[in-house]
Amino acid sequence: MGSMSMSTSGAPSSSSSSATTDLTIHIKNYGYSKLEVPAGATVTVMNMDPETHTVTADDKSFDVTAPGDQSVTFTAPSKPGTYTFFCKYHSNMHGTLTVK
Ligand SMILES: [Cu+2]
Repeated sequence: MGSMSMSTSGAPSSSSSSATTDLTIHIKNYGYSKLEVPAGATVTVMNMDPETHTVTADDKSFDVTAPGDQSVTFTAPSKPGTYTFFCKYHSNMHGTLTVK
């Protein structure tokens, strides 16, 4: 709809040196890897456990289910911040997604 894109074209020139393009949250042994992504990015969830897990934001900004040994994707929130999330099936599983 709107033309809200007023960012300058080209590569972002923030001071961070090694920009990674691997936007993947790995799930292994009932734990999440930490990830920092650009706002609105497509994030891959790679579940390396045989068990189904979910990536469910505490504030419901995102909510995906990753069946065992499968990868799914979701869209990161458009608002920068630190998003905590959990697994619906294993209440002891918690992770953090940083959006910048
Ligand atoms: Cu789980």
